[in-house]
Amino acid sequence: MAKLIYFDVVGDNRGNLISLEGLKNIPFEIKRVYYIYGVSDKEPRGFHAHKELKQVAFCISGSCEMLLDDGERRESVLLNNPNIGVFIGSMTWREMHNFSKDCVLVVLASEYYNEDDYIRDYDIYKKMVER
Ligand code: T46
Repeated sequence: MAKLIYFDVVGDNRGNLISLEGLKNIPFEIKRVYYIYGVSDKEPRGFHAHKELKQVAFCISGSCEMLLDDGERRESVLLNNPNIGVFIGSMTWREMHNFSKDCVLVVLASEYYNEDDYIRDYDIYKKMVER
């Protein structure tokens, strides 16, 4: 269910470089980028779905678990490498757990921030995907 995207790494003796481009290795036009850091392993985040928003998330430092739920199945993926992203489609419930202290989670988003796009109640989400 979880769609992982393996980014090409351009590496040489100076280190590694990864390039992310909308509508190329990222399957939408990128309108917004945000990152989450200074996290606690005891404080999970997320617990919502989006009506329209599509995103790609990856850790450029440290790790976290991204739990995805499509209303029928739940799957958790470990994001622990800057070259592995996970695609999060619309109407997918997500939770982020088990952050490492050094975690920097970067998220590329298909839309500008819009609180009206969030579904923050799991029961409401379930009813919406059952239709
Ligand atoms: C998601 C997961 C992976 C803004 O003002 N602008 C923004 O672009 C975002 C993303 C958030 N905010 C504000 C809204 C809240 O007052 O920042 C605060 C924390 O947001 P939230 O509690 O939604 O954070 P997370 O980590 O639970 O969820 C975030 C994204 O909101 C969400 O879209 O998919 O990361």
